[in-house]
Amino acid sequence: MSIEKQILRLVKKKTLHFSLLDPDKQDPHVAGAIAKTAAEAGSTAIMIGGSTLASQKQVDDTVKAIKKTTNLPVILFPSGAKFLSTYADAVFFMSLLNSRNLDFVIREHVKGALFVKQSGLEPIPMGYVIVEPGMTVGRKGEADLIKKDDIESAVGYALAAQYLGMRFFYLEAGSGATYPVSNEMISSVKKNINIPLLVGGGIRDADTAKEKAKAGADIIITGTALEKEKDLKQTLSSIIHAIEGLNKCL
Ligand code: 1GP
Repeated sequence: MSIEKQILRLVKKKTLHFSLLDPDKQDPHVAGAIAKTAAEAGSTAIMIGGSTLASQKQVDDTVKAIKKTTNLPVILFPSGAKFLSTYADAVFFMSLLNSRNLDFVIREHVKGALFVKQSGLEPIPMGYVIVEPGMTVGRKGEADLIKKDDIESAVGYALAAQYLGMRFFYLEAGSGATYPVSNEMISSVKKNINIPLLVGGGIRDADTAKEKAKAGADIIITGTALEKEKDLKQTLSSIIHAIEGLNKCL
């Protein structure tokens, strides 16, 4: 079964948690250990990406290390065509819809498409938008940030993504965000689309994750919590336990 189908099947039953690892933030063997802990805590997939990557080798080495420690699907979350890795299982083939730079909207996709085909990576089409505060990815992605209370634009982007045929939509506040995407924005977007909604940026504890899942997030992404937390297993388990217990109505 494709990874997309597995996710769609699971997301109908419960809110999922994906662990995002940035190959620029730790050595591959450390990434492998974190991924193992994430799997033990109940995370559904490992996403690999970052805005400050330097080489494809970094991505390859990290994916290979993760593959040694866990059977979780590894999904690339690339900032450009040169950060694709043949060792991963799938790639979020995502367009940064609110970027002013066409490279992030479509040109990098044109550069990477043949690699995806030849490597056998499973492409999963996704619309991606960055909301205030946006952080590094907002700056590097040259995003016209969605204002934190501009619900109308967020809903417009989400519907446009769905109408363009994208099968997932990601509301991103930026890694390390001082505040996450608001509950109001999440619930308005969720009410208007019928594709799974991913939410990430600034979610570091169980209470916040639960709030975002209650508002309508189908998949919660955490990155920073994986890099900084001392008691990682406990933190991740509490986040995952908090979101899995909620009733779903996708
Ligand atoms: C990256 O927003 C996610 O797409 C991760 O954010 O690092 O704040 O968890 P954090």
